Amino acid sequence: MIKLISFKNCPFVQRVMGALVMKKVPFEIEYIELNNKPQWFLDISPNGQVPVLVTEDDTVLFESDAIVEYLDDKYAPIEEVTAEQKALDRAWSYQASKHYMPQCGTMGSKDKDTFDTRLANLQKAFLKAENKLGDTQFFKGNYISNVDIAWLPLLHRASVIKERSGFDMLEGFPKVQAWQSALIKSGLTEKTVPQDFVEKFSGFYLTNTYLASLAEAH
Ligand SMILES: N[C@@H](CCC(=O)N[C@@H](CS)C(=O)NCC(=O)O)C(=O)O
Repeated sequence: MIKLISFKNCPFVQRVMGALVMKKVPFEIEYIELNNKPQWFLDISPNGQVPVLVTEDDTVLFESDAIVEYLDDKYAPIEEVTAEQKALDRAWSYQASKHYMPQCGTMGSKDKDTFDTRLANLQKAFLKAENKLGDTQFFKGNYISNVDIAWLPLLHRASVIKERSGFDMLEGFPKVQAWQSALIKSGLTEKTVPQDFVEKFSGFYLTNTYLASLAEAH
């Protein structure tokens, strides 16, 4: 069976899990701690990062973009699209994944000025999506596509922060907010994180940060 090596708070892992879940590909998952990477992980991982996916023939894959593309090549893609549409889908997915770390940095900001500066940068991504979204439930229609899966970690994390601190990173982006609600309602958010995700995630980003001070007052 496919094995996914993961870290509980990792957005890149959540995207890969989204692809696996949507394709109904069975997999097992092993979580590691990144501040104490086990030697067996360092031995197999070329860049020392998660996600790592060990295929059924024991090939070790790394880099989430490559893994998601592999899953499309190996298993049935969610939808058949033209080469042009595939390029567009990848480009819109990249608009999300390149903001995973900036979102982590924003949430981890220690003071309001740093938070505001980082948030303004992050919100440029949400504005791009807002301008592109139509009136459908999801990015490309009333079904979950690869683009939705790529945006899932950003939108899911924004929802946990809102719930816990009252702060909405998506304020002013009504279409993105509706898209976020549709993704949560679909159940994909829960299926792509560990059971203790909210606890682990909040423990990290809502402790000793600017957002923590908002959460205390919430
Ligand atoms: N470009 C990589 C980024 C993955 C990444 O940054 N993973 C983080 C966790 S979210 C990691 O493993 N960090 C540990 C490290 O860099 O040593 C991908 O798309 O898979």
